[in-house]
Amino acid sequence: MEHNSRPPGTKSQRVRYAVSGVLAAAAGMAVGHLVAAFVNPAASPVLAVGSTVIDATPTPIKEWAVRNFGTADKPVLLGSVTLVVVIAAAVIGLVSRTKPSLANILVVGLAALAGLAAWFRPASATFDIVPAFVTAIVGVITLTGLRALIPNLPTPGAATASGPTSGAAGTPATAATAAGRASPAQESPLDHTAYAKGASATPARRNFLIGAAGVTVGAAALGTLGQKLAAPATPPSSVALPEPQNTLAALPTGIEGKVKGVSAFSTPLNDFYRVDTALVIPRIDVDKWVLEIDGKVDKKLSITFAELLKMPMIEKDITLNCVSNEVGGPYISSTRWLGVRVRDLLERAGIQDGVDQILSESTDGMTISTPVEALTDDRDALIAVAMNGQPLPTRHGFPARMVTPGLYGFVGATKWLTKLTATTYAAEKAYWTKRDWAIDGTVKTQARIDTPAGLATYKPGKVAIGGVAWAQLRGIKEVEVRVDNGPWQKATLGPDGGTDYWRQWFWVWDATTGRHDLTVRATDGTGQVQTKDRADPFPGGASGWHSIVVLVS
Ligand SMILES: Nc1nc2c(c(=O)[nH]1)N[C@H]1C(S)=C(S)[C@@H](COP(=O)(O)O)O[C@H]1N2
Ligand SMILES: [Mo]
Repeated sequence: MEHNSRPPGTKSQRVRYAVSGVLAAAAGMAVGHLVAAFVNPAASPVLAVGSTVIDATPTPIKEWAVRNFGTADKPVLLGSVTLVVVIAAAVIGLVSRTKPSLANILVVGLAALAGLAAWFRPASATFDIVPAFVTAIVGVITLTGLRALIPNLPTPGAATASGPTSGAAGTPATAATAAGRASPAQESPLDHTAYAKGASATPARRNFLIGAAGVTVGAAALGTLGQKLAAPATPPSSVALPEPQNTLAALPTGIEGKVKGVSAFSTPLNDFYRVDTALVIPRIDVDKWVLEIDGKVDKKLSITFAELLKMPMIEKDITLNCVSNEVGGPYISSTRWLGVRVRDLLERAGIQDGVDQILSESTDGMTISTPVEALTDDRDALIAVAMNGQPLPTRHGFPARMVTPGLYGFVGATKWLTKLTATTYAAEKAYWTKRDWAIDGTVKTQARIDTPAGLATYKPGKVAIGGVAWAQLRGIKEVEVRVDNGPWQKATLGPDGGTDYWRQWFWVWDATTGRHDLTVRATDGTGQVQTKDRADPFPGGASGWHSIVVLVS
């Protein structure tokens, strides 16, 4: 025993069992992820569990997460799910030291949870269970294989040797030793038993290390391959965009070149905010995509992407913003959209009497409810296929999405759109409605200071204060700025992009030494001054004036 005075189940041995558990889970999930790339990317065990957690998370916690993590909320969520799985897998690995069958059952149980999560996803299909099934098999095989490589340490008091592999007592070798005979295997320097005899500890340890490293590399490779294969079936760049019917003059040049720090008049596509519940961006094959129109309609429609592109298209400049945006927050962007009027499609289908809601659905099972008037009046809500002259990027809803001027995205901007159902608010509730968000998602008049940056220090003298203001459908008539409790000063407005588009503004301030509050407020096209009353984003959108503090010295 002189070679090793540690008792069996030493710390390093327990670490190996825990590592085996974690690697078994990693290998299982990686292979599951790969299989999911062929079946349905959203059925990947990690993603299915992650999505289920998102949907099950109570609204206040979701709000808190969006506030604190912003668009990093998804990586944070996936990280948390992974951490829980790693801990569970390590415990299973430890259990496997003494109770291998129980450990295997637990692995299967964990995979089954992922399978159930995939099965109960809103847009799931029969085969979505397959990735979890494969995960269970790979998990059990990996755990069993790695355990077999863990060097078995001698039991204290067993004078000579112990078995070479898993299973502490009762292995043939120990039995032989106990019977006073040396096992033939013990004579062989090539055998693991040499470890127990003190000849060398290296080979057995090395075997486990090699096995563990192999599983790590394999899992990483297969998981990455799965990620690659889940890329969009049709790249948006392959879509040839039709010409719009209307001729819209090019958007005027904004003031961002003149007033540094003000948001670009037209948001560059890569900077366009993104808000959705999708952990995997849906991949859609445009050749298979159809937009269905059903429910209380005279004639059900099923429109292919090619047919949609042949319908009359119009261009429209629309600012899109999220109801979750705090006063002064970042979830707002503006661009020129190209699309078919939703009204044209609904007219073709023939909406029946009594319909007050159009429930739209996306490939990932998201449901969004929009008042029927908002989709049929002259605001021209669109089924958009392009933004800023390019086919929709996948993260913004390729191949087609809704955009409804005057409504927050959660009630009018369904991405990866596949279905419009004519129904009533009484009959069907959309995803956010079930989570107690407002039915009325009318955008509130808001103004935001983009520059100067809050809490920054400036030199006394001329400082340009600038930003954007919006009141879609109503337009912006005036923006005013106030320093501390001074008088409201009229800001200069940037170019006019129409009532559905935000307005840039700026005002030059002669800054004096000290700590100052800068506040902005807008007046909409109807002459209504933006309310001072503070409201949280939940349930119907934030209100109140945006204020920042700057230091001048
Ligand atoms: N399929 C789907 N569409 C969706 C959502 C979603 O979670 N899933 N989120 C909505 C919300 S809350 C907003 S604010 C807008 C954001 O659109 P964007 O990500 O293109 O900026 O998309 C809307 N459409
Ligand atoms: Mo949103």
